Amino acid sequence: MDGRTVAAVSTPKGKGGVAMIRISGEDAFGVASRVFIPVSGKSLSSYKPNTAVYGRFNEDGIAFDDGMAIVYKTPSSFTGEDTVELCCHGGLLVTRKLLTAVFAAGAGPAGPGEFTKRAFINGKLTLSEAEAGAGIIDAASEKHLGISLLQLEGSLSRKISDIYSKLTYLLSSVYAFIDYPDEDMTDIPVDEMKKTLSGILKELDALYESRKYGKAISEGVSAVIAGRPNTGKSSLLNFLSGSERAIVTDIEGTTRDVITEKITVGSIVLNLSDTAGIREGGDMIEKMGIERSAEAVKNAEIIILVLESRLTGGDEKVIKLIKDAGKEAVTVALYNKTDVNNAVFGGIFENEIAFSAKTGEGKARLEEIIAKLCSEAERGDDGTVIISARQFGALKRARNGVSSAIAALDTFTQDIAGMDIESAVAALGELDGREVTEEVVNNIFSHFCVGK
Ligand SMILES: Nc1nc2c(ncn2[C@@H]2O[C@H](COP(=O)(O)OP(=O)(O)OP(=O)(O)O)[C@@H](O)[C@H]2O)c(=O)[nH]1
Ligand SMILES: [Mg+2]
Repeated sequence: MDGRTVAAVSTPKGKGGVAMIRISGEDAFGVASRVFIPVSGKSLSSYKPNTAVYGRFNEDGIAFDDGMAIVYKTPSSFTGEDTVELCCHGGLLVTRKLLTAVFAAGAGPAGPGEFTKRAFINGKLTLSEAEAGAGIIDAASEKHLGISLLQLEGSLSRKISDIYSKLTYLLSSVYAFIDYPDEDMTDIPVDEMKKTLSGILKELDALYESRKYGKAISEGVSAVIAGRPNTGKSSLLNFLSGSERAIVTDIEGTTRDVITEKITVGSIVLNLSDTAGIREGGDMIEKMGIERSAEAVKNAEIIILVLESRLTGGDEKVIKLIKDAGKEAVTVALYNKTDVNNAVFGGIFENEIAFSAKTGEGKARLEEIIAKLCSEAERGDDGTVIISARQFGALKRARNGVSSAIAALDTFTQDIAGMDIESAVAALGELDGREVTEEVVNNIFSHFCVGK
């Protein structure tokens, strides 16, 4: 890191009680002292680290606000550098004025995620811990928040680090074999090596499987609401999203376009699409809408088929469409309007629910089924869940490396297996950020917000 002193507003844009500007780098105290004067008359740098100091913010010697400065000294700060956090009143003008003054006093603007990137580069965080910090900000459910917190505390890093050490231990034995092939220097017999690798593969498999849940609680699962007209699809979207997002009428063919909302059902995020009711006929616009419905059904990971209280002939077309899409396993048949008529299940799909978009009956059961479809129950609460797509990519490579190494031990000598173990070690190093390239690091932090 270049030691350049940078600053950014770390609180959200907009009016609020307090806004916080973080300044980090070699000259953080110099910059802060030029805009902030403690009322005590003492200099800012004379305060003990981790102290909050009351004072006034100035521009060209004229005070424009009062507030606090919190001082941190290297290496005991979030970034690992000297840091001052200035807290002013959370007005738009006052915050902008303070940021301008901070820049005029010598700080440069911090890029997206720059503070966290500095923390990573200064060894304060591993990459998965840094990503977990972003997860805490993004979390829309208690589960995502809980797992992110555990990962921020290092749960995933510890797990990866544990697998990493087992692999490097095996690798050291392989190196001994390569260097002294005739001297029987390997301390680990091939059988034992295979056993260890198989154990590691199991651990990697469990992490691999966890991604389904990790994705479901973060990016979300694509889900579509389909059915013949007037069954209450739009009413369901509105009910689940708690808004009047889609138009609801008792006229068949009300919805023409696909309407997508991000909603949370229990701990699962759904990218939920309402679609045009599927039937024969209709005008040209409705036909175009129905084509879009069919496309949405094909692409969805979860299909919620909305029926009225029992199956009717009109449902056949949409049922055929769902079966043709080959998604039977992830279809939930929802028998709606049970406030008017009792549901009569037709046994067409494994998951059937009696529901009412009017009263909310069946909501808990729907949550339960969706949680099951996203393997929630299989996930332990130890925080070892792969959430990010980047980590998942690295994990896949590690898993391939280990399974190739096992196969190589059957047919070839240890040195061939060693190459596969090496690639697995490199992939795990990348997962956790020990061995990432600068490009990967920059890419990760560019997705963070400014001020983080
Ligand atoms: N009693 C009762 N009426 C409902 C329920 N859900 C929807 N309705 C009514 O059924 C009618 C159709 O609802 P929509 O949500 O527009 O149905 P849709 O499936 O989106 O219809 P299209 O967009 O035409 O395909 C409206 O009059 C709703 O008020 C329910 O659970 N109970
Ligand atoms: Mg509709």
